[in-house]
Amino acid sequence: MFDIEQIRSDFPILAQQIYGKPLAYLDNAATTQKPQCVIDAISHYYECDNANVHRGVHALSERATAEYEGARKIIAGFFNARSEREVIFTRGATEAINLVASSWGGANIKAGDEILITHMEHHSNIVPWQLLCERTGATLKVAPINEAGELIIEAFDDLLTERTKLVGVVHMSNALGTINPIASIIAKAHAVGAKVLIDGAQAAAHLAVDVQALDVDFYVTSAHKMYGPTGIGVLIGKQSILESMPPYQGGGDMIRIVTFEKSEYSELPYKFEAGTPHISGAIGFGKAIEYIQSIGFDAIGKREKELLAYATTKAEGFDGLRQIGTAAEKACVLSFVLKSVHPHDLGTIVDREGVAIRAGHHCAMPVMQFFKVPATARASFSVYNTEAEIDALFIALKKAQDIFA
Ligand code: 7TS
Repeated sequence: MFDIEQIRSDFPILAQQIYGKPLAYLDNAATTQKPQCVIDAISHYYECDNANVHRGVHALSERATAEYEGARKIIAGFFNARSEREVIFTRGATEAINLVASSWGGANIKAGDEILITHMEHHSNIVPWQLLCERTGATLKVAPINEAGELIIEAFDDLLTERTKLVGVVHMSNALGTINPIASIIAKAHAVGAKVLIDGAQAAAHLAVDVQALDVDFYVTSAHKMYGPTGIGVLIGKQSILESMPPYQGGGDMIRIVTFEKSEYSELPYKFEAGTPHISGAIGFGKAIEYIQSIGFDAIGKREKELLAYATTKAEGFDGLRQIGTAAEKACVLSFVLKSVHPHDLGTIVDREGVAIRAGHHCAMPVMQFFKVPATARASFSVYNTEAEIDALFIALKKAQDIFA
């Protein structure tokens, strides 16, 4: 049974007032709030078990290691990885993409090769590939989108050739809400011999992901968009590919033997986890995943669809509002511009009404360029949001419009 009151009470931050108005937190695509169980798991670790992992012989270190590796196991199960070895902890989606571009890309990409991305990528799935192309002489190709903010599949198919060595696609766009058909994209890319990286930074909190069923080579995400802490995320990669890749960073924990002549690297996943990791972050991430599992994607998906439908109907009836991103397959993001009010002014005015949204280019400047807008206002919903909060948003938008009229 989906109990919204229960769910809201799991998130202590939600029960507060902003400028004397109830907080309506509608900036979940930037980061989600954290349930008490995640906060408790992190404080419990620091209160009772704090020690470095993988090296101590004492009880605390054993407990810290067990919790850290336990989190990896939960994450592997959640994404249906073949084993825990395929789960590499990173600082987040951004670092995971940089890891692949640097390590896999450095070893496999050469002049004349092509990397194919889409026009709706977040900067973190554009710039690492540009850097790789600059280093290697490879070419970055960009598959176009249509006015609804959907990938134009025929154009993608045309750009995908034997020269394509890597396809990088966002699972769910943060600026538009578009959900891409990643299963067919992966199959087509594999048919020409390309590897595929899916940016799941937005998707992983909203959609069930099975990396084996997808046969995806690399899937990346960030914990903080999944009710977990900041500063931690994962790269999930196929073991055979990860094994063939050189280390990304050197340091402690990623080596077996070091001499001044030569070092031997640790096995997976430690080869890619140099230095003391974000132990409490991993533990909090594991707990956040258990929290998602306790609600379940059926309930999450149903609830978030209701919220998006409710908000979309309101948006369609709102004079002077232009939605940016109207894909048929879309998740809970409402990106828009209002006639005569700049998104930044809008963000500031609705904040005074207790409503938190994001205004800006959402680290997706090419999307803004495509739609010929400098920025958008974006309300993004999560399982704990309510229709009343969406009402508060639209009342605040009306106020903003009246001020600027
Ligand atoms: N990819 C997508 C699709 C994203 O939405 C984001 C963050 C990232 C990658 C990068 O994630 P990070 O955790 O490594 O920073 N997107 C947003 C956003 O929409 N508003 O703030 C951050």
